Amino acid sequence: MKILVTGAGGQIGADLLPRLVARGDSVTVFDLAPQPATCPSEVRWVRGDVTMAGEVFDAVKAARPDRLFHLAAILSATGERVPHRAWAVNMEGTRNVLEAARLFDVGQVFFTSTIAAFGPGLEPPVGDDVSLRPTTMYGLTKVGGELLGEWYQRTYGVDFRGVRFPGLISAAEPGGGTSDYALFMYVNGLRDGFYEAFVTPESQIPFMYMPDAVRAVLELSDAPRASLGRSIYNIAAISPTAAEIADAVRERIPGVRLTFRSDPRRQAILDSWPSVLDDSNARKDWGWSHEYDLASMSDDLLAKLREPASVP
Ligand code: VAH
Repeated sequence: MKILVTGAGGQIGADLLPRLVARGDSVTVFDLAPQPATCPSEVRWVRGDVTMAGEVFDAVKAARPDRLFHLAAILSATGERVPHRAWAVNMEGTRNVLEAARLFDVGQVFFTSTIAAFGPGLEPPVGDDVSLRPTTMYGLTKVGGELLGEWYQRTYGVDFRGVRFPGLISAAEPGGGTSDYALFMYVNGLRDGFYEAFVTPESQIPFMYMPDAVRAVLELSDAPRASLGRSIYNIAAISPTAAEIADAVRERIPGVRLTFRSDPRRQAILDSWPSVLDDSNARKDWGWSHEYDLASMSDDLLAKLREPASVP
């Protein structure tokens, strides 16, 4: 199958691209960033900007993908720093991608939404169909992307589907998110022997280990459209507090020093998100089920990070 992936130079792409190549897909990437050395050599890497409609159209016209995975985005912390850029990339970028899909008959557009689509005050576990009142530029543009995709589906028949990801934990460098403290406890803890998290120990949001996240993308993408009762699905795995993550790291890295100093800006973003998600629609419609809990994720991730070439 021919797949085009926007923004694949980020944290998700690092794990998604090798999986696509391994299953025999013909993969093209569209990203502003240059091709990283770790990217499989089979991938065709096109450099371009999702905010420039012409560049997106040219890339989609040349690649003629069966499916387009739209990962390009400015995340929550960076989005508050450069809100105009976040609007351009997340809103106009998404519109350009959907418009290209319509013009060049792309079979499916897969959208990566987020728990940041939710705002404060929702009673956990938070389901799919609640009032979406995010307080960040990132969150509001992701809600806009969800709604725009559904509009393209209704109006032009574009097969639009996607997930609301929790914070994602993996060995790859994240790009300006608020959930990054969890990953840094492992990566910096191992590399430097210490890390000061920018949140309180009690902070709690949903998280997911990247192998589960990549599997969710592939499973929802492969699901028959007729089995889907909706386009965008909550998916959940674990909801540890920052203190529980720190304990899991301390148990596995003897002597590591993990401390907490809450940064008001990022803490406010974090506190506006749900602590626990209800993902029963995903479980019912396409059989979603997470595999990794906090312990098995910690074991697997640290084993990967301990392989000599992995620590960034
Ligand atoms: C962020 N990692 O922190 C992203 C995510 C759960 C939020 O979408 O901005």
